[in-house]
Amino acid sequence: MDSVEPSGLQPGEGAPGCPQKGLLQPSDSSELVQECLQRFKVTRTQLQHIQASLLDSMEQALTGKASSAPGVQMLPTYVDSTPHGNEQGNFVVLELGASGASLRVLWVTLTGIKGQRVEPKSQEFVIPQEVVLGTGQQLFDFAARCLFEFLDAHSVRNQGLQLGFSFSFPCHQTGLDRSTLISWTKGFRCSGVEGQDVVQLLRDAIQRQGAYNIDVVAVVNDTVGTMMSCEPGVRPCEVGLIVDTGTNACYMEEARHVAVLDEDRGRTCVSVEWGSFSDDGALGPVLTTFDHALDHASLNPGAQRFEKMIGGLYLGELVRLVLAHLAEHRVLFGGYTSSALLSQGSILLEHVAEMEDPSTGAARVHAILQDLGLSPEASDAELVQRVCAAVCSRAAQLCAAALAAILSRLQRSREQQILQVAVATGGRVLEQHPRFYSILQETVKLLASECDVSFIPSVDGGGRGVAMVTAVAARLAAHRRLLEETLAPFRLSREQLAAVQTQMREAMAKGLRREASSLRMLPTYVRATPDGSERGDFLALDLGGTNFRVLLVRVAEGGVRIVNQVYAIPECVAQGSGQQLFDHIVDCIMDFQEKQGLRGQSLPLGFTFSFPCKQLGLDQGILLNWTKGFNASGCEGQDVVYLLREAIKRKQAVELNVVAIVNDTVGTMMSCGYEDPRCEMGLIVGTGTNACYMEELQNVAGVAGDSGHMCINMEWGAFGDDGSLGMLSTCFDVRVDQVSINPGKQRFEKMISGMYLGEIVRHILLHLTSLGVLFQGQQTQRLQTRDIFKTKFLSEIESDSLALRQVRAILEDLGLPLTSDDALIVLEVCQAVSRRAAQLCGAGVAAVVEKIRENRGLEELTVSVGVDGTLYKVHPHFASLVAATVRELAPRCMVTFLQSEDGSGKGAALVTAVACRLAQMAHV
Ligand code: 0WK
Ligand code: BGC
Ligand code: BGC
Repeated sequence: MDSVEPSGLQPGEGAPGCPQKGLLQPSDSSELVQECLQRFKVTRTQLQHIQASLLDSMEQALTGKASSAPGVQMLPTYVDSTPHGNEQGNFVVLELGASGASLRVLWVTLTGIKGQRVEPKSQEFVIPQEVVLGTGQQLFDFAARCLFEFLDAHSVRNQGLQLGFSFSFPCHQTGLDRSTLISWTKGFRCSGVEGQDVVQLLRDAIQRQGAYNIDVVAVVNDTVGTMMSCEPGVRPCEVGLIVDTGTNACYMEEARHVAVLDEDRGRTCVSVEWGSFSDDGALGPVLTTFDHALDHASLNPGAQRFEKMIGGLYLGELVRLVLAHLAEHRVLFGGYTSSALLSQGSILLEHVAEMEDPSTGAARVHAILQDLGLSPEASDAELVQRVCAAVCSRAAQLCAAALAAILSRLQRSREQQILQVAVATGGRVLEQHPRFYSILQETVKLLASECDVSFIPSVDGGGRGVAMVTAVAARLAAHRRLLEETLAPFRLSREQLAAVQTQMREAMAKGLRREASSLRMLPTYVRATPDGSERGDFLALDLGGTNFRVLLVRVAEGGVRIVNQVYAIPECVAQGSGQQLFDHIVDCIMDFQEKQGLRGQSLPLGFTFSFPCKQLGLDQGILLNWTKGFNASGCEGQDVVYLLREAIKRKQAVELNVVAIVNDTVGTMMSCGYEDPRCEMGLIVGTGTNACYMEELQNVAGVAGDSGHMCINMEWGAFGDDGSLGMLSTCFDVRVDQVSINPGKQRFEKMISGMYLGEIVRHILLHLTSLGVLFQGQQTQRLQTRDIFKTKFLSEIESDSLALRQVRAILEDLGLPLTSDDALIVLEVCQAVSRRAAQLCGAGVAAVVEKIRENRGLEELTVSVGVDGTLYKVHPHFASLVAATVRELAPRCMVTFLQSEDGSGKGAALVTAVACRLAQMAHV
């Protein structure tokens, strides 16, 4: 292939010492011809250089890092798999831009049965030049009219038509049906389209024309359509190559290598857009003056330089420029040039292909040149064919170098020594030009010898491939609709949240008046928050959350010091007998005392008991009902302080003096109140959920006194147990409630707290799997297992720092066979469930702070809320969503949320300390 270096004669310049001006001497003319044709010779080294430089440009673009030299674009197409062969349905396909100023409409039927093909119906429409260069609206209205003309002509019934839009220009895609045009190529230059979403422009045009209701579900680059139209055969077709008016290729890249996609598994199709490749270093040496002249006169000078050396829109023009050059230098047509020969675009691709045809070429040359107003000699005709061959061979070789770059990329990203791959090809240059294809294949073999490549000409120009992608997009769109329908009830409006706030206020008022209400509004006998004068050592118990803790709390001048130990409450104890449970509690206390060297010391004990208790005093609390998976027998209706004391007696742990029993919300409020005296509300969002706040004593029926305050344990977990939340309850909430150990109870809690969110998500995932939206409809044993989807997974999956791949890792550990789309859907389900929980919780807090503000007749209230609970603390967005909802629903309250550091054990100790201080004052 190596050829001699060119001699460098300039246009119109004769060889030095040439005797007479005008006709060149035979030796000179052949030299000029030789020199001219030589310019189109590309050496193997140059091709390898182009291959290497294009590969660099591809890998640079994949990293998303901008590069100085205009290079290839590597645009994601959101096509993540080659055809499965089971795609089925009838689809309309609109092809725009694949082959010059024409568009094609097809009706494609996919049978879903491998090898069973239905011939697509199609119709081509020529796009008038004034439309190609007009406004975007003109172009898309023209496309819509052609569409309707085709549908009328083929009497397609107007229902649920799904359309795949093959749009063969460089686009930034952000989804299968969202694509923004980067820049026009190939002679198109409609205004008002670059930077716009071309799917929306087509939808608007279809709307404007109005005759048919067509859903545009996918936009596809023509290279992708060509690749996807390949029948799944022995070798996967993983490259799509187009050489028509323009040229481009796509291929299946490892998703993890496409930086913009944040994906790590599977493959995704990337449109290379190699037409814009123009690395001076690599292309400079092969670009000729004819290329520069062509580019200069083109609609987009400086752009698509590589395409202008290969694409069918330009091959004829290059030939024309060379012929005009040779004619002007009197080595062709006797130096005669016609206006047609000098007119841009007068020689078309078809002309070049015909003139090169080995059998009919010579005759065609004469006919074509005569049409151009020329009367060629035989030698002229032979030289014209040599020019065509030079221009087209170079084009085929350059195309091969680019394709070889893709093959090297595939080899590299697949870490394969020998790459076996099939390349689907399409486009009139490949289909019509007699030698382009063979030169391409030979040169690829030369440049990518370690690749075993088979070329598969596309049979219908990619129409079927576009329909395949449309089928996938239609399936995904249907899944999206089903997902939206499933999650819609979880998307609460401001009105719905305000209604929850109002209902909670009404239930609070009724509960305080001891009328029937789902909010028991239990007096806690805590009348004051700490004032900082508390002192002493206290034992504290913290039962009811994720962990049971025994604490030693020292309240001193310098603050509070805590030593604590976590003990497990086995399910069999939590759901055994009350005696067992309280004996277990005392065992833990005695173990703690042992370890802390407290045996024999009688310390006042504060008991955080996080269940609904009707308190008759600070140290008397009748358990109303268990919640959160506890169900120890013989406790409900009992005074739990008494039960504890009985257990202490049984265990002869005489030194224990139970002074106070507090709810964890109260303990949390007190614990935070010790740091911030404005803290007048306690909130727990953990295994369960609940809130307490300082209410005006005068508003608390059944408790003596009408001045001062008392902390009220709202037990808001039970809000809605009277059915008042029915309008918000979804079938998934009902399912979770039905299988819980306390059906019909704690309905508000079951929509918010950690014990239940994972189960709600699991039921939604089961539902979506049954609809085929998830896991390809495969129900897995694992997902049918209760409590397998822990609420902590929501916090992990929704964390911003987690890429989709980690979401998938969590789910794979659950043994769920999932795709990246599945992981995205699971993420959305988690977000919808946790968002609703946080908003409902926010509506509850808004109700309480507004109550406090109105209690005090204040225009504005500044208040702090002490918060604890794993869900609130660990979930990445829960706290901010609660705060945002409170700001929305209680704008006249400045609410600060204080995360309790030491839990409510400290609070229980402080309540005990206050009780001890008040008791001492009473004895003074
Ligand atoms: C820590 C508190 C405890 C409360 C728990 C709630 O010290 O009283 O019950 O938070 O959160 P959970 O452990 O249920 O997530
Ligand atoms: C466009 C590509 C297209 C190619 C072949 C180029 O001009 O930029 O998107 O694939 O032509 O039609
Ligand atoms: C209990 C409350 C407790 C809350 C948070 C609920 O199930 O009924 O008493 O405050 O959980 O732990």
